[in-house]
Amino acid sequence: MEFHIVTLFPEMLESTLKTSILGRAQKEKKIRVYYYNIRDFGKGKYKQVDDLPYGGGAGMVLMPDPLTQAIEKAKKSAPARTSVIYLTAAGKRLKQTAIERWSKKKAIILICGHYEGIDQRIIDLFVDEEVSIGDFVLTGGELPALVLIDAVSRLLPGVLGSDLSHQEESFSKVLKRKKEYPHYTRPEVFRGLSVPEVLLSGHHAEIAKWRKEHCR
Ligand code: 4G1
Repeated sequence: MEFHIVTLFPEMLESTLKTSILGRAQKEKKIRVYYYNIRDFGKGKYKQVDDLPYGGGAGMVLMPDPLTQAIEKAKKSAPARTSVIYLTAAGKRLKQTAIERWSKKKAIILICGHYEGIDQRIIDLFVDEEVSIGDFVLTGGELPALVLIDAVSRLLPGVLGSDLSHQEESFSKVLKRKKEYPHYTRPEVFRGLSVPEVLLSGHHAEIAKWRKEHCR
């Protein structure tokens, strides 16, 4: 699957996505990530990308022209009719059902905002879906984009290795809003705290009962 990302800070995404499981997924061509730096289309000597908001108020707004050029470059590189997703606090809350839907696509285009956000006309002209990862204030849309890419990528064949059952189990858990039980690994005693006896017993029925009772 292809992720086409329009951003002012490609290096922020790149450094994270080259790490761990998603780094391996890129090497193995399970996912491909493409970056479109809005700054490349900035205006004048200082490559300006932000401007004052009409109507006044605090902060700056991403100018429509550099952003449009970056989005159009992404749309040219991506397959025809690729969905454009804008990460914004004003969007629909990110859910596993949408993650599953995107995981079936050949590609998606993600727009990361900065400052107070982007010119509304960019949303009107180019954006198919507005998505939020939660109700809080961030400095930009890059971390939300990483959250979305991580959640989508782990559903793709081969990304988590061959353990398909683990993938499905985790997914159904999320959908049913079934919460996790406490996990333990070695050593048996850590800083005076012991692993619950039943987990060492090998009694699978008893272990299942304990886990059910200790679901958070
Ligand atoms: C004004 C939080 C701005 C923030 C009013 C959760 C929304 C992206 C998220 C915004 C962001 C309203 C997110 C807004 C986010 C640049 C700074 C990015 C703010 C910025 C109602 C965009 N989940 N925020 N502006 O969201 O990107 O996804």
